[in-house]
Amino acid sequence: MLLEANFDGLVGPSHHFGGLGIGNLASQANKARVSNPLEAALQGLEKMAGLAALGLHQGVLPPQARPDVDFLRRVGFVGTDTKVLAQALSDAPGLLSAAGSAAAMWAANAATVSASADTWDSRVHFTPANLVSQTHRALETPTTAAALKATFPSDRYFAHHPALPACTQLADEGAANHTRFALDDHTCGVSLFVYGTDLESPATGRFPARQTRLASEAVARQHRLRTDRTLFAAQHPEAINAGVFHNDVIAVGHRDILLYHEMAFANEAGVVGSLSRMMGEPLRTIRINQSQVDLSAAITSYLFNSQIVTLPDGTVRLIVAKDCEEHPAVWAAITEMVESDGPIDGVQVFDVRQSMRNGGGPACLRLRVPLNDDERGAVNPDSWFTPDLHKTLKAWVEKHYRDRLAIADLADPAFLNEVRETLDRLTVILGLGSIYPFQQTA
Ligand code: SUG
Repeated sequence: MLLEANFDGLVGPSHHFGGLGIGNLASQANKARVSNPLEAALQGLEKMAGLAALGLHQGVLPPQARPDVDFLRRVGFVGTDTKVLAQALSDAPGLLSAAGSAAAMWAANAATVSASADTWDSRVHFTPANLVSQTHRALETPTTAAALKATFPSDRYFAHHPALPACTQLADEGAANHTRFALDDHTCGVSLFVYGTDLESPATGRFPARQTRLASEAVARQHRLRTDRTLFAAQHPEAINAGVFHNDVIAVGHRDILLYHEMAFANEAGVVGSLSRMMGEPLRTIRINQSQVDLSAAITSYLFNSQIVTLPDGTVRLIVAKDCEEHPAVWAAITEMVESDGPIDGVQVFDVRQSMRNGGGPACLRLRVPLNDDERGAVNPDSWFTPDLHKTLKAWVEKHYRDRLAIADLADPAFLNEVRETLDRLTVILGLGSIYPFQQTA
């Protein structure tokens, strides 16, 4: 049976508040605040444990090796690692922060994934995102590609494409702008790709759009998705201007359900109508309008960055950030959703506050990978989140992670060594092999 597995990004030891997210209000508001990587990683593990305890297939993707000293060398800093880090701190702290970013934790941006039921060769297809719109994120692609190959290693079941060429016209932010809909667990699904800008009518707003139509089309072509089951839709420009930097900040889909804000799409009726037509059945929609939850409340609470999951008993649950509880209008909308006759049967709250302060909610933290039984069996076994792995990772985090980190700490050479030792150990725990550049040159 084809079931959706969630692979969450494990928060890295260098989690900090760099103010680096373009069009991402939370990231900008929290710039230079002292972070707590230990708490961030534990919050992430609790979410994974919570979803696994619901009987869902939960996996884990590793963080990246940071600070990326090679990147700092490529932008002109020279000398020993210690010297490079110190110079970057004094001359270009923004670049040091980019080199130290733990942003790979938001695994929804790791790649676009297509189910084997949707692809020409019946394999699961992966295209890592090039993330070219932001320096700190563009650094992720090579290690992400290596991590995905190590997690989904079998050529027979998994096809790994290279990322799209790294240029603005092909800016790609992965699954945060892609949703697969399907009526049941067997048939070919429908793919919705949402883009922020189309080169034929470029978006010119307060914030640059991060995903281009050209990139979405290229990924769909690369995965050879059926054109009669693929829809490309423009994001509403006002939403981008209000701080909706990815579609998953304003809409979430699962199976035949779409939860969305009325300002999510430029052509709302067209999107809902086309998806229903492609599916052959009306989509079950939950539409939230401005008077229920305005764009600003949607963005601060991350209501639409919830996960919708089907439990083994067939009921559907909404997985939300704790911040939703604190927003009366948002909580009222959730309560109404659960109490009505609609598709959502229950809600579960997780505290992912450290991630939220950088604009990453529950759905940002996970990459969805639809897998059938054989494909699940072909996944690297140590990447599945079990109670034992939870225990091991919790002890590993508690032993190695700091409980406070400021940007200046990224220049501490002891920190660089600390991270390398920590991640070296992690690759053993997760059985991933040498995925990090520092392991290959050592
Ligand atoms: O790309 N934040 C990320 C958040 C990504 C959320 N992902 C999804 N919506 N799928 C971003 O803006 C902030 C890092 C900093 O400021 O230190 C950051 O990169």
